[in-house]
Amino acid sequence: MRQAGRYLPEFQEVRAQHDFFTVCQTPELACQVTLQPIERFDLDASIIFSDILVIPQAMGLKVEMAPGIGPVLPQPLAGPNDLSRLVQPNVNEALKYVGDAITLTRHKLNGRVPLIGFTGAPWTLMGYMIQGGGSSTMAKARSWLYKYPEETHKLLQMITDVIVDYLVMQVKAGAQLLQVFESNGDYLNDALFTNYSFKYLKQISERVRKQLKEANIPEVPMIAFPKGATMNSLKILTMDQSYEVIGLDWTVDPIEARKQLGANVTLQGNMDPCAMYSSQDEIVDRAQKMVSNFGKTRYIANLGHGILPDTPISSMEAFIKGVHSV
Ligand code: 1CP
Repeated sequence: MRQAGRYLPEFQEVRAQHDFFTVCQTPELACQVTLQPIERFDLDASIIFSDILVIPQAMGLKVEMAPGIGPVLPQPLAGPNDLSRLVQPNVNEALKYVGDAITLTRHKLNGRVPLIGFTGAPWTLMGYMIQGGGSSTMAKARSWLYKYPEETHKLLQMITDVIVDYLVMQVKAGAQLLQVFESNGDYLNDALFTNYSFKYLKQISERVRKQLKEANIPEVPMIAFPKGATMNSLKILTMDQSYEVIGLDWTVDPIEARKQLGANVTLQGNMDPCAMYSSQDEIVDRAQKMVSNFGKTRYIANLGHGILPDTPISSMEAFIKGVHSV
């Protein structure tokens, strides 16, 4: 989950010396910070250090990481005419640094835990490309869906094409699972989710699996994290079976999710990142309840969104202890 490293002093030390995207683009540094939580905690998987915004960057948009704010795109897409500013990159060149970081990290992990590769989903990336950063309403991006439906599909398709190559490259480089972050799922009702999110999530899964098959490379499980999706949208995605794993945000009730989504899908989630500020005993207790409520099979324990930067390290230890003690 986003910002896994932010609350760690050893991550802050690296960040004090290097700009965010320099860490992403330098395989030795990206590998180093990917391994930091693995070396400190008893975790069961690692996620490659990068960011979802490396795709808009590869497509020609400038992205900066503003301290205390997050990603900023100073020249966002103002309207459909701006699509001409985008390039369709050769992913194996433009994002080679991510593949190199993955390969190096797989070697350094030496089988200790699996390595997850990831990408932002098309609608989520489109949101950042139009808003110029995070937004509490996504109003500009959402207006596109009504004002420019045709151009929206054109943009989403352009992004999808990059994502497919990007994910295939990550598996070739050594990623053992792939997670697709639809973090802006909050802003879509069921009709918009179906037309502008699910359509492309499905296409991504199908094309990635097909390309891997053609290259004689074994498929890897895929996780979709449609943050804020309604239960109906979650059902649409689950029934389709394009993704082996559905990530749930912290607003979804575990028992209800199992009931509605069935026992045949793997669920991932979903402790509220803010619950990490309660006492250690309470965190252990909440983590145990979470695991019991989801059930111990077909389940990946996680937070329900990115960890907050000032989360106490002792909270993370309590969370892991709780999860492993069920
Ligand atoms: O957990 C990890 O450290 C692994 C690497 C990782 C991942 C998986 C980072 C590093 N970012 C992400 C994914 C990511 N990035 C998502 C999808 C997951 C989610 O919904 O949280 C999103 C939406 C982003 C965009 C992003 N990057 C934001 C959110 C901005 C907003 O308000 O919408 C922020 C704050 C970042 C910065 C970032 N990315 C990663 C780190 C460690 C940080 C902190 C910045 C820093 O160190 O300066």
